[in-house]
Amino acid sequence: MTRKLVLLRHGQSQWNLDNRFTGWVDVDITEAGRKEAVNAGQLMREEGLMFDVAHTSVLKRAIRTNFTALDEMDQLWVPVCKSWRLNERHYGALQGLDKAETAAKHGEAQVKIWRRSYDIPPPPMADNDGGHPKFDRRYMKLDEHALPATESLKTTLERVLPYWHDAIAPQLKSGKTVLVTAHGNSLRALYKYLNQIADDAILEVNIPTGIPLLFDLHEDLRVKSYRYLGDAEAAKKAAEAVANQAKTRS
Ligand code: DG2
Repeated sequence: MTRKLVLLRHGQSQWNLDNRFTGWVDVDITEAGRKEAVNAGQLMREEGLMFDVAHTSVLKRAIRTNFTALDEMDQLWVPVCKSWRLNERHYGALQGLDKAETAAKHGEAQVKIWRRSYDIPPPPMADNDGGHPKFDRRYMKLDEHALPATESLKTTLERVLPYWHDAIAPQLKSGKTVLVTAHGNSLRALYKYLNQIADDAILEVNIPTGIPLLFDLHEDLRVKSYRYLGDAEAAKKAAEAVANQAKTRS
């Protein structure tokens, strides 16, 4: 029997709109982002998806998108688990900076390495920075050493995977249909893992906001097929637009 998993990046956030690196900063979605979440819910409803459980990060752009999409499907009753392990990749000292200005300063090639390489993290956030996760109440129960001051996609995957193995995979194996509403890079990490993408090939993978990515999985969770719901061409264009966010403004 096929197992169904949907990966959904949150709708446009205020800092997606402003073109700023966000990472673990808890920025909300815009009105356009809310509409994307409604549209995602419509697409999943039209697909006939009946979720048994949903998972989000502890960041409000994912939480609100998850709520809004489930609301649109009239499946607001579905249990939701929130985990910091699904948070966006920590963007270190880049958090808050304008992506195009950062490319103008450091070069587009360097910024592409920080944004898309597998194992090169951006420069770390200072240990005494007030935005460091150790000062945030939601992370205080966690081991301080587990809390990042920057993350590569590799280290993001390393903290996402225990949650996949402990929480999500057992639910899928038991036949549950699962929604994971998270972020561009925490979902790229899962995408890489599920599709066994090579380290250098993940550089070209971009995940657009608010478009559900439906996976059909075998019973052992190997991928049978996957596709964006709705207009495939629109999803492709939206992914290209994400890739171009760190081009210098001409
Ligand atoms: C974006 C992704 O994360 O940025 O942290 O700026 O998915 O939470 O909006 P999200 C951020 P890029 O890696 O695409 O630059």
